[in-house]
Amino acid sequence: MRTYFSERHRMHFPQAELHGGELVTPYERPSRVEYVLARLKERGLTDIVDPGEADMGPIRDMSDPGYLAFLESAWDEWKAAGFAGEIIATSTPVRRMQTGRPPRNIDGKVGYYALASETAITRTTWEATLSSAASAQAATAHVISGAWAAFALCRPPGHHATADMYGGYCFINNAALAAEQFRASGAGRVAILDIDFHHGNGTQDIFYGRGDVFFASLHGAPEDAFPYFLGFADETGEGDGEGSTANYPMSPGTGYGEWSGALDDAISRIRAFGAEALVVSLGVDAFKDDPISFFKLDSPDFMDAGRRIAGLGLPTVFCMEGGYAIEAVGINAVNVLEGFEGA
Ligand code: SP5
Ligand code: ZN
Repeated sequence: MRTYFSERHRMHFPQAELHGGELVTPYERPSRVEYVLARLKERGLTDIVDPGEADMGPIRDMSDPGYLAFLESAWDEWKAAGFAGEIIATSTPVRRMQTGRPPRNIDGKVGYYALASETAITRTTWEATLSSAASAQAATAHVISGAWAAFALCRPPGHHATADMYGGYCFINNAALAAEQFRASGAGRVAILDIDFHHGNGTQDIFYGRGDVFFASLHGAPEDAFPYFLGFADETGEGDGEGSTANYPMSPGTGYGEWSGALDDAISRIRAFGAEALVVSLGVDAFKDDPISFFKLDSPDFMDAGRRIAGLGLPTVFCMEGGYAIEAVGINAVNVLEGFEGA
């Protein structure tokens, strides 16, 4: 399986994440993908290709224009306002406030377009974000042109990003881009399977009203886990999308027995949907030692999960999402790929 990967991911590395009232080194940091790269090489998966430039057309089609303009100019506006630090959101429109009127003031705009304030933006975040999207696009193009599967080693991740909000370490939704690309290439129905520990709120939001893209997510229950406000089992889609969303919220301490049962259910739903292509949001933060998560999967479980996903028999793009037990991220992510390939 080929990997698409851009060195430009390093251009996103904020100094700070707001975590438990402290500014800490972000959990989502460049060394995560270095461990994945090292593991790929160790396992002989050495077909690793730079994706080149992102194709802006599909990114514009998928995104709110004001949001993209914000991401492109946020740093310059922040500096022009006299702010010395990294961009961190402080004020967000919430219950009974105006949610449809982006402010002119940059501090207001940041809060308007943020869905969480742990994620900082730096001078070069946008460039890294586009390189991440480019990996998803190139991996999908590779599968469309006949490869059975491809791995987009995306960083920053994407599944929390909506068409008009960033947060949860995500800015542009790479998995959603991949799904749209499959659709544009002629796949009538596409599925996205999100196995990151966190609910893929951004992906769900983008496709919630659509019947052509099925979204399934296995995640920590919203009562207990970020992003807290979406991902309940009774969210099943709306309008044309009714029945095309499947959420599997699970409790603290969930192990592979229950998790793999949810995975099997999601897989059978995807099969019944009649998907012709699959995008996997490949987060490995369900791992037992993940520092910000609470599932109990062990490294061999990820290989078994890859094997089960392969049972769908679909052309597949894997997009890297989360996973913060840094040294195990490589083993766990590559285990999914090897389980898939070995099946
Ligand atoms: C892509 C991805 O995995 N994003 C995750 C973003 C999580 N950000 C905030 C997490 C808040 C976690 N609080 C955890 C307390 C652990 N003791
Ligand atoms: Zn996650």
